[in-house]
Amino acid sequence: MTDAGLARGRSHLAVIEAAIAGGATVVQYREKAASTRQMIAEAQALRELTRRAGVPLIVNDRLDVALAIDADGVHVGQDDMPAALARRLIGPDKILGVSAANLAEAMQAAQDGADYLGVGPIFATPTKPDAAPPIGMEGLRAICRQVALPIVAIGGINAANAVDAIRAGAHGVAVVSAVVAAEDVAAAASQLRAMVAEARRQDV
Ligand code: TZP
Ligand code: MG
Repeated sequence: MTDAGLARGRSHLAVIEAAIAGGATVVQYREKAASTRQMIAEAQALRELTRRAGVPLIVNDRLDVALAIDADGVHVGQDDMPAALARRLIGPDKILGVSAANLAEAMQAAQDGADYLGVGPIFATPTKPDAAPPIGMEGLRAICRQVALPIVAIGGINAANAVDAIRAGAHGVAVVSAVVAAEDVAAAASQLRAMVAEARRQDV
């Protein structure tokens, strides 16, 4: 997931190129400050890069931007476009991700047509100061136990706790600072990828 403020002055494109080289399996374009015109330009550039790399590109919040650049999907939070409407607008084939901070939100999202859930924040994180209260690994575990959709754990996830998230039932992890703010983005992505893969292997 991109974050211009955390990227140490590096461009979205440079950061994502390195993250993909390190093994990022999905890219989310997340931009809160740019103009719509700038978002389209950045997302378009990421579209070309991710397509070349064969990695899905999801646009955060902005369904219009996702459709305009033919992203693989869109991710909506609880204050964004309602998931059922988003599903109707993007059609059956594009990927719909929904953020959920509790079981009720998770179950509603499943009913509304989500393909996967971003569950969290697991831990409080400066990356999203307006996030819901952290739910911890136990909160994550409770949701994973009761919801059949693939779940990615988000919020304060890094190399020190990614394995715990998988053991709690998450399918994967979504990170901003642990990769975007790393000095060596590719190495950070590669380490997380390896840890998640190994934890998933032990899980089965
Ligand atoms: N939603 C819940 S927490 C969060 C989002 C977008 C930010 C995650 O950022 P970080 O740096 O990986 O904690
Ligand atoms: Mg949002």
